[in-house]
Amino acid sequence: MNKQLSVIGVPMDLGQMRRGVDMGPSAIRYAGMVERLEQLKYNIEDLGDIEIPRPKQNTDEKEDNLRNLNEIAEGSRRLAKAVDEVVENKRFPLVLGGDHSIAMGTLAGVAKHYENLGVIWYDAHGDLNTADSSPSGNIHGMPLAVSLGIGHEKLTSIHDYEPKIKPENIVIIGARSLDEGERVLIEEKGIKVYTMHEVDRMGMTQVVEETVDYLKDRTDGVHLSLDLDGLDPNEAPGVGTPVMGGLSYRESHLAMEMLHQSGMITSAEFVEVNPILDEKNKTASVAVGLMGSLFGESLK
Ligand code: EXY
Ligand code: MN
Ligand code: MN
Ligand code: MN
Repeated sequence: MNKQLSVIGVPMDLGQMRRGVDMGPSAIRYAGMVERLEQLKYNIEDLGDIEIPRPKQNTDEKEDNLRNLNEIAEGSRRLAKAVDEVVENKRFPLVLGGDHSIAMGTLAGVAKHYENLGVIWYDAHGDLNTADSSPSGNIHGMPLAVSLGIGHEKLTSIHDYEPKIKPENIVIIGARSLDEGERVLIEEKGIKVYTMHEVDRMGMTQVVEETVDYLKDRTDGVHLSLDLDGLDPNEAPGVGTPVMGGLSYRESHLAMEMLHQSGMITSAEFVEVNPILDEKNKTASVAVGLMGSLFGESLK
C-alpha cells in the first residue's frame, strides 16, 4: 500500500436535508485519525478542508428534483482538482466527508488516472438515483449514477470528462435500501451487488474474497467509498439515513483487513459521519477504527 497519504476534508452537507454532516471531517480528525495512521508508519499530509459554497435561497433547482445542484457541482469541481493533484503526486488520497455527494468529486479526481478504476461501494444504499428516479431530490443518493455518466449534465461533466467509471468495475456491499429505479439500473448495467441477504448467507469472508477476485483482473486501481450507514445504526448511530439490519463493526473490520491484504486499494473516502446525530463521537471512532484496519493495523 502507498505509504504517502494525503487527507482532504470535505465539509459538505448540501446533498441531503440534515445539517451537521459538514462537521464530519472535524469529528474524524478529533477521533485520532492522524495519530492512529502515524503509528502505522504512514507519512501523512493533511491538506485541510475544501471550501464548500453556501446555498442561495430560492434557487429554481428544486424544480428539477436536484437540491443545491450548482453549489454541489462547484464543491465537487474543487474537490476533484485537489484529489487529482494528490494522485498526480503519487500519494494516496484519503477523503473525509461530508455527505456522500462528495464521491462525485473524489471519483472525478481519481478516475482520470486509471483506465479501469474499480469501485467498492460500502453502503446501505445504492446511490444510483437520478433526478427522475429519486424519491427525495437529495444528491447524496445519486453519486454512483453520476459517476457512470447518468444524471444531470452539470454533475456528470465535473472535471471535464465522462463517464468516470464503468458498471462492470463496481461492487456494492451492504445494500438493504434500494429504490425501484436503482434496481432497474443495477439489472440493466449488470452491477455486482452483495446485499445484506448475501452477506448473511455467505459471510463477509467470502464476499470480500469474491470481490477481490472479481476486481483484480479487470481493474488497475480500486477506490473504496465507505458510507458509515453501511454499518448497523446500533454501532454507527451518527448518520443521516440509518437503515436497520446493517453490517457489524466486526464484519467491517474484517473486510478492511482483507482489503488491506489484497493490496489493491489505491484511494478511499469515509462519508456520512454526522456528529450532531452521534453518541459521543462513536461513529467517527468507528471510522477511524476501520481506517486502522484498512491501512494494516492488525498485520504489524
Ligand atoms: N435512496 C434514497 C434517496 O435517494 O433519497 C436515500 C439515499 C441515501 C443516500 C445515502 C448516503 O447513502
Ligand atoms: Mn451512500
Ligand atoms: Mn448510505
Ligand atoms: Mn482482526
